[in-house]
Amino acid sequence: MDTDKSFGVIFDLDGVIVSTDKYHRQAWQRLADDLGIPFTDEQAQATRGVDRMASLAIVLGSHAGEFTDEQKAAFAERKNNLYKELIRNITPADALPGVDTLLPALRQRGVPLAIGSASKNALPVLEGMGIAGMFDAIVTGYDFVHGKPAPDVFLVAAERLGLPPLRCVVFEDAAAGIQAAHAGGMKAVGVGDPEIVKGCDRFAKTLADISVEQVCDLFNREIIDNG
Ligand code: B16
Ligand code: MG
Repeated sequence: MDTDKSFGVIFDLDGVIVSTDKYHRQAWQRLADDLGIPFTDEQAQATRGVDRMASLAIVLGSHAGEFTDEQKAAFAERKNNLYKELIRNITPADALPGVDTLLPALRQRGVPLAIGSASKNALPVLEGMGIAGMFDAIVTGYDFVHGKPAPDVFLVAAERLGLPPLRCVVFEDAAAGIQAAHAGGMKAVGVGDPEIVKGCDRFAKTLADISVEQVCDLFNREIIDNG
């Protein structure tokens, strides 16, 4: 088997590996409906990759001042319970396109793989999908303090892979995640909607649209450029 441990790949979870983003959205929508406040497409997009309390602030918007901290903590817990209910039945069939080809191909080549997710529910989701064992490191919302767009989540992942940030590439579907990767000195492959991941180093609609060779090229090109 070829082995290539000269660079590592860090995957965001929601929106890249599995479409739990739609479940986050449904859960926030139900909370907003219960509170009688509007929840727009724009707000839903802005919660992508953003941690739970920061997402709540986006959902409450201009209504945030109407509630106490205790009420906000209770709202976040209510949303999380709704979300946990929605993800209970996740199976391998929920994997987004390309997960079943790109991940095994990278592993076959010996490339270290990590998850870098803002979600505190990342582990049960990966276990439900049956792919937790494919990663050398799984970094979740429990493992860092400052959420995306701060680079912390990906810096912890790089450290656990034993690689310098410059030798890591992040796959992300969220604007905050692309910013976080770049803030950490990593490359970023934008996944999903090109408008949202503007500024990424390479775009792929799904993981099925990028090959192992193209991932390697992100680093090979640098060697050529630097002589
Ligand atoms: P939780 P990612 C993020 O996951 C989601 O995109 C974001 O919508 C969510 O608010 C955040 O996790 C926190 O999730 O409430 O489960 O801890 O995209 O970074 O994998
Ligand atoms: Mg995401």
